[in-house]
Amino acid sequence: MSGRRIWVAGHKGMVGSAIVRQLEKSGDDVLKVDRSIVDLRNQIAVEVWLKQNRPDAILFAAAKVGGIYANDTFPADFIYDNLAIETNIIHSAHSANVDRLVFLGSSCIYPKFAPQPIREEALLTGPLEPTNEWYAIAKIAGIKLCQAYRKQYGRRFISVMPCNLYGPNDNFDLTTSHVLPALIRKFHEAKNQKAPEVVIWGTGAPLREFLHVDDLARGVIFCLDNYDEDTHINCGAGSEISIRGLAETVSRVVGYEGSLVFDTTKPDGTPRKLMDSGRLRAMGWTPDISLEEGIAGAYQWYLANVVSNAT
Ligand code: GFB
Repeated sequence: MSGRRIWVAGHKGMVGSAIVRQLEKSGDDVLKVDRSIVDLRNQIAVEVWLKQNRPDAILFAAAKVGGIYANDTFPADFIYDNLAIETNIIHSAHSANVDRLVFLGSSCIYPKFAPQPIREEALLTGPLEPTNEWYAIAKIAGIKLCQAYRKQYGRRFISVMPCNLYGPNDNFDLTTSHVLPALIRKFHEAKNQKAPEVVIWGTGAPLREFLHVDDLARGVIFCLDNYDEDTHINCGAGSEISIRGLAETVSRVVGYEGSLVFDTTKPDGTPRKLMDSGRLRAMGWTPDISLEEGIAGAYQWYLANVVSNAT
């Protein structure tokens, strides 16, 4: 279906920009609004903008996100910003009579020791991973907001849970980024400086599931078109890799020949969070981009957009 007016909230971020690239191929009319015009934490600003623009649907990619260090260090920012953005957009969507909304969560909403692969039903069955519980609580609240507006008002609001993501427009700042962009940067700089070793945080043992953001964007639009249920739905790659294995892969892609050192004073975070995405796969979505191919593309993006701008 095309010709819809769809607001991509958070269109400049890694996820939002991937969704915009995907939607622009389909003939949908993509609405965007910059932070300088509407601060999504400002209830009145969001409500006024939505009532003036009344999209047919909202793809909710706006969030305060970051890696393990940022989550653990700035808990107030992660819980406040995300709760504010969620309550403002979801409530205002209802007030402005927007019937369709796709909220995006994260695999870190599940209990730290959830049975693997994690099924949707595992939500709220055990304690969260402490390094990101603030963000996780806010994301769980987002899922519950969607369910509440469905239950009370019949709104067709749904939630999609991605695993760890990477791709173009990622954040390469070493203190706030996720592991994959951090490793691309660390190995690239070590190669150029001929450094003998690269420091990896933690033990290298945790397992993570990585999905290219373009595969997620297709999944989100697929859900907009095909999924309309109360339960949130997982959207993951279906395979996992250890942080050590990831570091070896990034090192190979970048062409770094030194050694890896593990800084065990840094947290590992959750040991494992592989999701069961069988529900979405059974409906017809599958990821297309292998991890090695995706990392090679992300490295090229980094060289063309971050390194070249810095020189
Ligand atoms: O990607 P990451 O920050 O997030 O870290 P999480 C994943 C693993 O990589 C952890 C290790 O075990 C880190 O200790 N790691 C190794 C590194 N070297 C580095 C490095 O240089 N930088 C970073 N950042 N990590 C986040 C959550 O958890 O994932 C969020 O905090 C969200 O809430 C997001 O869910 C997807 O997977 O641990």
